[in-house]
Amino acid sequence: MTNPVLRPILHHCAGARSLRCLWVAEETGFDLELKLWPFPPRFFAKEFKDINPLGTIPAWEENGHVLTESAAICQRIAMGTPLEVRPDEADYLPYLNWLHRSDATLTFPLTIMLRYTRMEPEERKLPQAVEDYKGFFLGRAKGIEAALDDGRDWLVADRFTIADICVGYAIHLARGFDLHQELGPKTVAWYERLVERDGFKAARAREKDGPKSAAF
Ligand SMILES: N[C@@H](CCC(=O)N[C@@H](CS)C(=O)NCC(=O)O)C(=O)O
Repeated sequence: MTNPVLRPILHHCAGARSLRCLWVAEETGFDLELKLWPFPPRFFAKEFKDINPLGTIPAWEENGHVLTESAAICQRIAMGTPLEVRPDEADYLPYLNWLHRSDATLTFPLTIMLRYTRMEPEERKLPQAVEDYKGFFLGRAKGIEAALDDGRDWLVADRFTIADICVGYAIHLARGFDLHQELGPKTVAWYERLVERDGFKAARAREKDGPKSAAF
């Protein structure tokens, strides 16, 4: 528990997973305070650990609590808006699964690639790990193509939700490795719909005021 705050604070690094949260805030008009940090803060801004002892981004401060999971923060921001799927809706269970899958299953292999291509010094780069985790990611991303079958525009509930934002961020990250060229056509078309949204563009514009990073 930290000091109570009235207006929630989102701690963000340009291009990092916290973009999910900023994007949801822009889509829903949520009033938050944005704090931009250099990436990775554990290296460039050690005082960030006073806010989030894990040293990871995002962090969300609200009412004396600190949340550190991007998908959970998206759920918090989307509460009471059409961007969440409610428990009484038919697609609630697949919605929950996509939210968790977005980070644990889809973003995780990409971060191994990120680390061993862009973040480690030359002598610690690991091409074998990069290749292996690329295979992991591409295999796992096939589920997105399947979910968009039968002419569906969005992953669940026949509307744009935070499941699209959370999973869409993983595809956004994959683009940085040119992996999107190896994704299915429905996945690519869905991603293009996502990045054309005003909310995505507004989030990208808002993060530009912060420090740039070599990672994203
Ligand atoms: N599961 C967490 C993961 C958070 C995380 O690992 N964030 C990355 C940024 S994308 C980070 O802070 N990495 C820097 C580090 O580990 O020092 C989430 O979804 O927010």
